[in-house]
Amino acid sequence: MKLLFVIPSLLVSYEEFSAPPYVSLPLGVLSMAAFLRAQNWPGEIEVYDARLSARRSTNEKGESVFGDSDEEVEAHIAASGADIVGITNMFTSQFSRALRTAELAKRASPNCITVLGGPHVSAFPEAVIEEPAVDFVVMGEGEERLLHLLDDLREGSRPSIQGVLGSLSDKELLRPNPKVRIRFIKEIDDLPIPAYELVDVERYFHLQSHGYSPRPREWGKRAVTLITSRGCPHQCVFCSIQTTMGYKWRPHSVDYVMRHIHYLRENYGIDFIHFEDDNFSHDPIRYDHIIEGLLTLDTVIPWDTPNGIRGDTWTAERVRKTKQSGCQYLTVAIESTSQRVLDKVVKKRLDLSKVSAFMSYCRDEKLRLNAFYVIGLPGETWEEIKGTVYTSLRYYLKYGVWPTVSIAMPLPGTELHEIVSRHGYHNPEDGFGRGVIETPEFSGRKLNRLYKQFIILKTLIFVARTFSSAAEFSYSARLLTRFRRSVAETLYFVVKGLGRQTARTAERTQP
Ligand code: B12
Ligand code: SF4
Repeated sequence: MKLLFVIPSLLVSYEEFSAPPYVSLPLGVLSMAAFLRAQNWPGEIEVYDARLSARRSTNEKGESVFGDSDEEVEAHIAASGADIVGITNMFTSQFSRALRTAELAKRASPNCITVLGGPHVSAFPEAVIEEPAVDFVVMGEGEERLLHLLDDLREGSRPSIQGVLGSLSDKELLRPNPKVRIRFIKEIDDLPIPAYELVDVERYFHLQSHGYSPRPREWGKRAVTLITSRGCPHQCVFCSIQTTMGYKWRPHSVDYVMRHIHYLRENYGIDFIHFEDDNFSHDPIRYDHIIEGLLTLDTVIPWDTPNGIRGDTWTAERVRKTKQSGCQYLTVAIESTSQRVLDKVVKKRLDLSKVSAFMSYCRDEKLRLNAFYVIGLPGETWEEIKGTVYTSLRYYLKYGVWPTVSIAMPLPGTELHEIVSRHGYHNPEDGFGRGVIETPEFSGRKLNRLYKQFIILKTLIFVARTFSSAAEFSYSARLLTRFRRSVAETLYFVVKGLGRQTARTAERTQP
């Protein structure tokens, strides 16, 4: 039996100046592959990342595709001779590519079995399994469930695993028993280190250093992402992580994390780490031990936390050691500058009164700090929304904390999605980069206007800071070089937007 994992090519916007898409090692797939091998699953495993050719083409529907074309994907699957094609779908925005890949697999080899997994399909399993090209959907963590499914298929027995949906025949659908809770892996240290040897790691490093990096702020040439824990006990209204990883925070031990880092250093010469956990510093004591571990390395490995850490568990000493261990920047997920919104609307347990002390520790240690904020949630007042935007800019001025404000997006599988659907809070004019939610408190347009104001003010502060010292100047110059394509893309859209606006105004003022 042969299992082919496919990471589909990407749907991209293809404008002359468009920023390069993100490409990074497919950790979920490599973890499943390592697990199957460790459990002595007898079949052959191949990983095919259709993004790696980095070619751009237009498909039958006129969409721009990054990576192998549909014809190439079909040919690859046919040549692989796979019996099972496991397709990963990380983002909702890429679901159509995952589905297309399943259709191509069926075209390449009508008898193959297609299995889909990942965050989007975990949120909408019932809808996905209705798709004719999809045979099985694995919800949430894939390692154990996929092994069970493959064993059942090999033995010819009827698959019966909680968390797996399947079309057993044209008429019969396998659905999970809603009364039985889906099990998550208890001890994630039992999972082997991802099977990096199944992919061309050098190709990822090459693409990343040519702009296809998910994290352009890094200065490394051989950067990797590490996930040192799974799950999150918070219940932020806009977050979908629990559908894949559950509510219980399950950490790797410090020993496992350090073993993983040593492995990557020895085998792949890594020079930068992104800790992308959803909650890297959830347990401050474990965090301290990881920092101690990093401090024992013979050479410092620079690292960052691009995905947001807690903001209320910091001491000056913890920040000092963090910096000393090689940290280039931290990102703190603040979400709102109103405690009421945090408690009642976002539903995140964060003590705001401790956040500004954290900011001052970072400023004193010259450790760069970024912050995430979200605006436009049902239940927020207009004053609270403005408060978050302006306070984020005040923090930027006072502590140098780079603000990233996002307009809320109702992702599938979230409470926010459910609230927006229930109340019909959709902005009828929604579109890419615009507010998609509107409530009696704010309209999508009003939100977009505020957002534009925020971008202008943030840019002005950035320019002022750039000229405030030689160190800031060189940092900004490096940043702008790294983000040059994104900057060009933003300018392109601004000019295009202004053009469209002028045309609309001219139309409106026609006699
Ligand atoms: C790192 C990361 C990124 C990185 C890199 C991702 C990459 N590798 O290409 C970058 C920076 C690109 C990124 C960007 C974004 N991200 Co992100 N990201 C993550 C993060 C933190 C880790 C991903 C990871 O490696 N997980 C670890 C592995 C082990 O898990 P996994 O990949 O999910 O795989 C497991 C299961 O899903 C399942 N599985 C997966 N595939 C398959 C296939 C088969 C056949 C089977 C059986 C099972 C299976 O089994 C695997 C092993 O257990 C996740 C959150 C998380 N903790 O997972 C969010 C997450 C994937 N991101 C998310 C979002 C929303 C975004 C952004 C839209 C954010 C934004 N506003 O810009 C962008 C979208 C970019 C785009 N291209 O469109 C959401 C996706 C939700 C959704 N439905 O779309 C997540 C789930 C976070 C969340 N809190 O909701 N992200
Ligand atoms: S946004 Fe972060 S803290 Fe909130 S539930 Fe998601 S992972 Fe947890």
